[in-house]
Amino acid sequence: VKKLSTPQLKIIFFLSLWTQGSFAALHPLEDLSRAEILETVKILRADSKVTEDTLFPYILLVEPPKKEVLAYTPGSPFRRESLTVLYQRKVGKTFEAIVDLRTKKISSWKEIAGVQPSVMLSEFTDAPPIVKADPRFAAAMKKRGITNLDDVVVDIWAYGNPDTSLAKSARLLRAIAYFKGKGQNFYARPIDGFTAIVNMDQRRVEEVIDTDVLPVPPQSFEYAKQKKDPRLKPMKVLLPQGPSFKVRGQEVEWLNWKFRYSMHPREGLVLHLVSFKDGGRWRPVLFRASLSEMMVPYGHNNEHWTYRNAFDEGEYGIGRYSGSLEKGTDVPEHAQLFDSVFADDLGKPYAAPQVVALYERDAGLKWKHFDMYGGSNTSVRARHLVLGFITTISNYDYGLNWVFHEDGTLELETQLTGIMLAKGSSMETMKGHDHGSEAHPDMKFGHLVAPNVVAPHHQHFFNMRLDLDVDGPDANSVAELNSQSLKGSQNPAHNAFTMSETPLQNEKEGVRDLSYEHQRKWKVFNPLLTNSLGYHPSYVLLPGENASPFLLKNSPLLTRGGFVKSSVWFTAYDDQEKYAAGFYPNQRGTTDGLETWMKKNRSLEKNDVVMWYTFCVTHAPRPEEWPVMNVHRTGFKLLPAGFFEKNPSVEVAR
Ligand SMILES: [Cu+2]
Repeated sequence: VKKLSTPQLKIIFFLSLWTQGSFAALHPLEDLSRAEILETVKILRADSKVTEDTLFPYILLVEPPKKEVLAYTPGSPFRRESLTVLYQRKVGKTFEAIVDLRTKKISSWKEIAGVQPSVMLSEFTDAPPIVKADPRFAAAMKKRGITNLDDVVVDIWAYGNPDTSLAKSARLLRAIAYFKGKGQNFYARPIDGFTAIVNMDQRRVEEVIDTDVLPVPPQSFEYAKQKKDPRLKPMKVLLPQGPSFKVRGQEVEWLNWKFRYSMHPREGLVLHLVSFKDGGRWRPVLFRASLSEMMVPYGHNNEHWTYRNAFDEGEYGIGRYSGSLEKGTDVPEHAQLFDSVFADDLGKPYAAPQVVALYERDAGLKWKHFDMYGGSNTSVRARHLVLGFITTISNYDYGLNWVFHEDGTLELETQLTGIMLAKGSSMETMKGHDHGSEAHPDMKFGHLVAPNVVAPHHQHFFNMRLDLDVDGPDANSVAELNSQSLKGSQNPAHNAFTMSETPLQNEKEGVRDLSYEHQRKWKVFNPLLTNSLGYHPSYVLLPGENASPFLLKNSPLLTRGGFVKSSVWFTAYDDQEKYAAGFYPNQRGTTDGLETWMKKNRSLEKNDVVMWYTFCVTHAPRPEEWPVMNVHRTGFKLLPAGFFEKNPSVEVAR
């Protein structure tokens, strides 16, 4: 028998996969493939679960239970299931189906009563024509001197808090209008004082709220028109031998770090199985980390603004709204980009090219010491590994980067950019803003960024679900760290201060707020292990920019998005508890998520614990952020503390 060469064997292997119709997943956490999405819908159709008006808000991988993922070894069998959210439009019903992709059977089918799945991409194209076809829309535009409806862009919003019986029973969207004309940047020209409520089940406008006729801002601020600045000379980053990381499927290895990523239609980029190699041993740090929810409430009291409080993840879905990244601008020229596959609203798989970026970046000085007496200098340059993506939800663009540092620090960097949400206004100047009740009302709730353009105040809340597994999944505990000065005889010179550690023993104790006064931080540690210095290995949350919500206590938003009430929440691990405001916050008036789960008051001692961190950017707009907002970076760090016995990167030189 003639022996086949390796390339020939490879061809046969891939051909056999091809003829089977799928490249089988090689790891339990690998994203659903195109073939698996097709298979899911085929199985649902074969069982008559798909009606002609069915929409597919989500087709997701059901990640196997944590125990199974941790027990998995390459080559061993693992379960493969998908979760499909189906919406039957005409009857307004939502269903969840779990399909077992191994046995090719539906293993669970249930109706989820009283919920509205997130706003689907197709609704951004389906809703505007419904609005434009309504005579009340044309009449409202005419009142504002606009007769050519082709000049108008209709943008949609999630409905917000269900405040009427209709809003509790029908799938509704809000629609607002912008003047586009011949320009491109319609977000600069809001046609304010107008909101339409669209019934997406019945495909009709239910209500038009047409209050004040406000000037449409005259300028469109074409941000796309740029010219090269001749003073800027070329700058190149060279990697003559390629990157220092290795990628196998969705697994990445770089220096002492190893992790997996996935691209989740709802959460966007998810980090999995993060570990750090120490003395030849892979030490677990984190099982899963992702953005669990967002909330962006606007602070204007006008009725066209009080419903604007985007839950960008739960109401829309930041993974599916992510975009292809451009090398040299979105990410460095040398970035490696990875594709993803999502399902569209009809359940068809489609390629989402180049939505994930992986690259190393120069991170400035790592450390330095100049020996003052000996005169010698030792300094080392730092490098970071960045894994990121960018999502666009209407006017705003959000980037999220996981940044791996050489010393075991894991940083989350969010990037806020895009176009601020603008309100048309009769205001042309901020002069007189100190005139109290005589001042223009828009001055109280926002800032003028251009003539007739007011950008209302708002807050961007992010909640990150951080399932830390410090040196293992089962035995982690939580402590709060507070710094304070010592009292009385312990502090005769009035300079001494200490950092105390207070255990947080259960979920009720685990709901905590930041304190500037105490430089408060929190740590997750492994109490069963002690290093040579006597420390239990731990990771500490180092908060960055943050703020409390300016929502009044009885705001319905605190019912839907209770996660903004506190800076951190700690829960005992549960595979089903992933989203801080629950799976279905869209158009919901009840509480779900963190606030519900913490009532179980499970133990946080020697348990598998999850840290949920809420951080906030309070945005009082400036003219310098108009017409586009340069990236505002913020985030937090997870610092190893007693995880190592010395700086683990001190010996890594260039
Ligand atoms: Cu903002």
